[in-house]
Amino acid sequence: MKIDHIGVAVSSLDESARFYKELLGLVEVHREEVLSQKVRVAFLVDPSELGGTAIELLEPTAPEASVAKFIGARGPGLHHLAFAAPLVAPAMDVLRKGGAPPLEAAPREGARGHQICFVHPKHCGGVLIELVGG
Ligand code: CMX
Repeated sequence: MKIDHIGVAVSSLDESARFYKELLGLVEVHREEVLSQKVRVAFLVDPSELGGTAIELLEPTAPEASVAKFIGARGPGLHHLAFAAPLVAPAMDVLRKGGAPPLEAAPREGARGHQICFVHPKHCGGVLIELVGG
C-alpha cells in the first residue's frame, strides 16, 4: 500500500506549517477542523508531486482530544502512518482476520471527506496506523 500521509502532532499548526513551507518548500493543499477528533489539520505536499505523500499536521483543539493526550505524554512529533486503501472495508476485514482489528467497526468519515479507520499501535509495533479510502 502507498503511504497517503504521515501524521505529525503539533502544538501550533501555523508555526509548524511555516517550517514545512518556508524551509522545506512544501505547499499547503488543505486545512480543516475535524470536529469529531477535536483537531485542526493541515496537509502539505511537494509542489512537484501534488498527489504524492502528504504531511498532515494535527493540532488539538481541546485537552481531551487524543492528539492532546499524545502531546502531553510524549511531546509533539510523529503521530501516525496512513496508507491509501482504495477499499477500506475489505482491508479492515483482512486486519481483523490477521489479529489487528481496527478501532472502528466500520469505516468512518475523516479529514478531507475520506473514509478512514485506525489500528491501535499495540497491534502495529508501536505505530498508530490509519487506512484512507479513495
Ligand atoms: N503512536 C504510538 N503510540 C501511541 C499513540 C500513537 N499515536 N497514541 C498512544 N500511544 C500509546 C500510548 O503512549 C500508550 O503507550 P504506553 O502503554 O507505553 O504508555 C499506549 O499507546 C496505550 O495507549 P491508550 O491508553 O490506548 O492511549 P490513548 O487513550 O491515548 O488512545 C488511541 C490511543 C490510538 C486509541 C487513540 O489515540 C485513538 O483513538 N487514535 C485514533 C484517532 C486519532 O488518532 N485521531 C486523530 C487524528 C485525526 C485525523 O487524522 O483526522
